[in-house]
Amino acid sequence: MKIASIYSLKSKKKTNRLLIILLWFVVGICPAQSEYNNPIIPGFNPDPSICRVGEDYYLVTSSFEYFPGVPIYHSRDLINWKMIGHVLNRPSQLDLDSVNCSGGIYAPTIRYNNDTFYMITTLVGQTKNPKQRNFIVTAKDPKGPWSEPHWVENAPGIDPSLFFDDNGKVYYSGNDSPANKLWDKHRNIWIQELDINSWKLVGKRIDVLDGGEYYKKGTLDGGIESGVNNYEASHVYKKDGKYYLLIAHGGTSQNHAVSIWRSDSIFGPYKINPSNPILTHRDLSNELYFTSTGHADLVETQNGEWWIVYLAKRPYGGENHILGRETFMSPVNWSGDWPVVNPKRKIGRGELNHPKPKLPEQKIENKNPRDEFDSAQLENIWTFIRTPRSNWWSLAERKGFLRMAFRPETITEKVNPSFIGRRQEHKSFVAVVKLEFNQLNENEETGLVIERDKDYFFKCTFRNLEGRKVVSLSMKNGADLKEEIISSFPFEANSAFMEVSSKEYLYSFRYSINGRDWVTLKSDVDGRFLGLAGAGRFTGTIIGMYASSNGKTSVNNADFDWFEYSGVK
Ligand code: 6LW
Repeated sequence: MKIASIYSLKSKKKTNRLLIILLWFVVGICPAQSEYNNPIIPGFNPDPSICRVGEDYYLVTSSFEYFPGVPIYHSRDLINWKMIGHVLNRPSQLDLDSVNCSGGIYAPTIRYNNDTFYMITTLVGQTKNPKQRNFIVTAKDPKGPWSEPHWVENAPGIDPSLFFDDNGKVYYSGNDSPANKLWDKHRNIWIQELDINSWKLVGKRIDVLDGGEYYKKGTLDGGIESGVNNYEASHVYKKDGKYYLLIAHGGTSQNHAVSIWRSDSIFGPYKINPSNPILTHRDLSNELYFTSTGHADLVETQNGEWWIVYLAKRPYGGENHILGRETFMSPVNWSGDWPVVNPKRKIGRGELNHPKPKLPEQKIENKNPRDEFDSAQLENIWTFIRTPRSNWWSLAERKGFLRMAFRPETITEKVNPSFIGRRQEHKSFVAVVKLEFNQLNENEETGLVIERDKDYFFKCTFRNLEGRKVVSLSMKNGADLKEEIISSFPFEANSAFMEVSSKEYLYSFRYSINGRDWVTLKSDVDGRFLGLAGAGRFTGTIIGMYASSNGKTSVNNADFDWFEYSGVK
């Protein structure tokens, strides 16, 4: 062989090797089309519960102090989910007036039986009628209307669930603090029959699981306190004639876990799965791609596959979870005695990509990222803080605009302020709003607020501050800290654009008068405080339009022409 051809052979081999390496790399970083991405429902969407009706899947999540309550999602492939409404969308169903941040609606369960949908949940911290705690609403169509609440008396605890047995009986399961409480987070799980005609618990209440059983001893997590804390999120399933009781434990942070027990009778005794927990990331890094996996529900597809939906947190910039607790899903093999999560890869662990369910793919139309406020009703994505009691907002008063009244209420109070927001669903995003306002009176301000709760937020507003017209950026970073202005410029116009964006935990803020020339208020501000463990532990970050007259009465309005939100990959 000539020297030249040996060289070309060598370089061909080299090119081939390079191609193989490139291919391997591309396949490694881009999940194959046969895989889906977690989370399946991004942004603040904790405590998922799921049910199937034929080929349709419905999933609900917790909404806490936000109104309307309990978003409901629909899917036919378990991967592409569309919010179809809210279960609690009338003030008569949901009184959030007095609830604290991270109070309100906890952990709903959705079930379907005999042509009827049932949603059961807990209202935490409502002070007008403390007897109103756990309640059920029903609907024939999951889009609604859902009924008024049926309050269940003598049902303590949180995380209620319903189980419809094949003999026609219905059972309620929930958690409670046992009488012989051994430590602060000692909880048990109880089951009682429910009469769904009178909505009354009947017969005897049976305590079926007790966190104290393994406390400082035994097989569940070696009995360590953090492992057996907070028995909650129970769901009963029946399979092959046996009753299975799934719960979460360890609390909703790093120690979160999901375990399962089994019995021949609904009331027990329940025997522990020797391989518990069936899902946890507690022993992995608290900066893993997602942590705190727990609060789960199981579903069987029409093709006999099992899946588990659960909450987890995606930390970035350290252990912070700015997006809150989101909804994830993993495959389950339940061909043996016990369900095994992610059986073919990392047993008991969730992953960012899993092979897709064997279900026909459902395409969800790409939504216009801009809401022009042209429709008669607010789109489903929008949410209020607490129950709105007056008509302080309107899509009708000025066609094509969302009009919001300046009201004395502020974002820093436990009230329903003039704020309408949506979830931050991506680590990096851009949100822009175009707004108009009349001459701003003393104390009036309008613009955008990015909030975790009343004590943790960014606020970028056009305002009248002691007679000076300014555009300013302020932040509040804790209950004991004052809101602090971190950037401010004189501003005279009556209409403007405001933009907030994030690159992971760094937030940038700018504004423009004409939409072409932008002035930066501040770039790359550290937003990790939005996701610190202490800040709104149960919720997530919400970006919203805001108008306040800061304690003064006002007859002025702010008009929002459009709002656009896009995730940045
Ligand atoms: C919910 C409990 C939990 O009721 O957090 O993570 C509580 N799990 O089950 C609030 O979401």
